[in-house]
Amino acid sequence: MSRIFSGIQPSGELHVGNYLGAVRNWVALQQEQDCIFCVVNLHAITVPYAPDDLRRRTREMVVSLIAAGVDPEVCTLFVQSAVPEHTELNWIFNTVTPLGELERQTQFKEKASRQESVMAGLLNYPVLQAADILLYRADGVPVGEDQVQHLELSREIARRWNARFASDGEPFFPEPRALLTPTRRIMGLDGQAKMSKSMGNTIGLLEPADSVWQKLRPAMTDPARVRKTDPGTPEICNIYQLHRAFSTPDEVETVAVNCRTAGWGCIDCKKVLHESMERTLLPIRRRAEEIAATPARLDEMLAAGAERARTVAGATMVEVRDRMGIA
Ligand code: AQP
Repeated sequence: MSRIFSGIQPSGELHVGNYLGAVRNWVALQQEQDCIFCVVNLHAITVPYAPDDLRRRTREMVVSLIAAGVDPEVCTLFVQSAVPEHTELNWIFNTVTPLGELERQTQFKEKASRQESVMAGLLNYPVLQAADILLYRADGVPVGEDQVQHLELSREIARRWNARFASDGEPFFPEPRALLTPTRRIMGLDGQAKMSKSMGNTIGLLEPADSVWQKLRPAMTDPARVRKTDPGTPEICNIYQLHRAFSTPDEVETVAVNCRTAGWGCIDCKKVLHESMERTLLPIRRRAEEIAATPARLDEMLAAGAERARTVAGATMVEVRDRMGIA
């Protein structure tokens, strides 16, 4: 059984991009592998935020994940700050991470360009991510495509630490692999950039049906389709990408034919998508309501998850400290 680790920031609501790119894969993997999943609240403080919002969003993220099918009885689910070993290993990895590698990270450059002043935490974000993964000596990391570069850095950090402190036998830290899905990059509703919590171009996994429709209706489609009578190209349409994720194969085929022949306008196509999304999203919304109604049960599940995680994390750190002469 492989060890799988992945995390998600409570920087906003869980959206369809997170779900299709990563979380749906978490749900599938938890049945077969030893899975550890984490709400990474310490990553979320690398950009400006309000403490009360973060507290609420962390909780809502846990509820959304469980509603989406992450089962705390089957996998280990916890909040990052409940396991202090993450920050200890983060500091240790800072000492084997070249500054130039951090400055080259696309996500850093993109997020830094949106800040007035850039804090060191944003630069060191991928080092904490490497610590998250390697603390559990995980070898598989189900993520979306945007995280592949960070994963490459985690591999580099594992190699560098192993070369210095575990050169005498088996590498202590495995080099973790990204586990990608066919829906590894979901575009935002503006069709301009990836769907992203901080870009305001998302559909939330728990959004009510009418709100989903209000967002789908004006969403970008094939840019070359100006009039209803223009034939479209489904492969370059954002809405078609969502059809492939949510609609049945027959529906996807019907959509493609009607787009290419201009049999349907974009609104007709979006109505079908709205219905197919609702088939997936309605049960998730219902489960979220049930879970949120029993907060004490949620606290128990998170405490049990953190305890399991600390057992593994603690054992890793005993070995790390010993090999580094800081025991
Ligand atoms: N648009 C996307 N398509 C596919 N996968 C995606 N992921 C994020 N956006 C897409 C994947 O979701 C997981 C959790 O992401 P995260 O919250 O930890 O960080 P992120 O990638 O930075 O997500 P956001 O939504 O863009 O958040 P902000 O705006 O706060 O940075 C990851 O596996 C990610 O790949």
